Amino acid sequence: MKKLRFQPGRTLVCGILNVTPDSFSDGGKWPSAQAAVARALELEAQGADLLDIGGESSRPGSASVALEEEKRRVIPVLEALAGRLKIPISVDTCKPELALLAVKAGADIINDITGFISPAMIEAAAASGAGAIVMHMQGEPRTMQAAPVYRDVVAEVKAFLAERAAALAKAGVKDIILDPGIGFGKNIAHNLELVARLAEIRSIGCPVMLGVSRKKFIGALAGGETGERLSGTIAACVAGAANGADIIRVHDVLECRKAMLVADAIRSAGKKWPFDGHSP
Ligand code: 8Y4
Repeated sequence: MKKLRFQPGRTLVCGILNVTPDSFSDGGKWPSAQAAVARALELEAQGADLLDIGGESSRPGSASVALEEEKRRVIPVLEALAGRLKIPISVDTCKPELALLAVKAGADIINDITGFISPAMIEAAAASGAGAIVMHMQGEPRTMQAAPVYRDVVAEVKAFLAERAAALAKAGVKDIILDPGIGFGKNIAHNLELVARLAEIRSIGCPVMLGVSRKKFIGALAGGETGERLSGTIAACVAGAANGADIIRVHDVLECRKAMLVADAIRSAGKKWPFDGHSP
């Protein structure tokens, strides 16, 4: 089982590997297993620290995919990648059967956008020895963007993630990563507040993943269709890293890796002794 290599002051980059024919971005670009393998190797060469492979499009408004179809999309890619990557792979699924098959085929981490609310998903992580990425979502993908309501979005997301992390830890899951689920049952103000107050999510004590890449709130603020949102994506990733994100989940690995090299170097320079240029 490959592990993520966290280092103090270094923001990790998770590259998105879509194997859905209908993905909102990069859709249908990598239809076959062979093309997905080539893309995975490219993302690793571009500096990805983790790859997230998903066969069920979870964009707002999308319908769910049958287990057999999800298997057909994901498992051959994992099998073809076995032994060819140095970095770990997470599998984006909320189906326990698929999660178990994926870990057998070489996945190291289970990324569940429903936050392991299903006991069978907790059991899949515990039994397989895989890590877990726990994401917060209000509602379900088909309807979640209708009119999301919170009293305090950060407090509610934090309470959910802390409770799920405790349940996973109790079941014996070791490597737990928390994710506020940007865009999943949240309006623009909710998304911005979650990035701005990410330190409160980080204070639970687990590493935090942030997924802002090409999302709708970036288009709403800066304009552009999904393929034209790189500048806004980088701005949100830099802000997220400054506020405690340990991993950013992105489509554009090369560009975001370079942005993190600069952002991380600046943050680390600000932390070096002597503080503020004065002697103690
Ligand atoms: C708006 C536009 C809203 C696109 C959602 C999307 C995340 C994730 C996705 C995330 C984790 C996407 C599978 C792709 N987003 N997993 N998955 N965190 N852990 N959807 O933010 O960008 S779906």
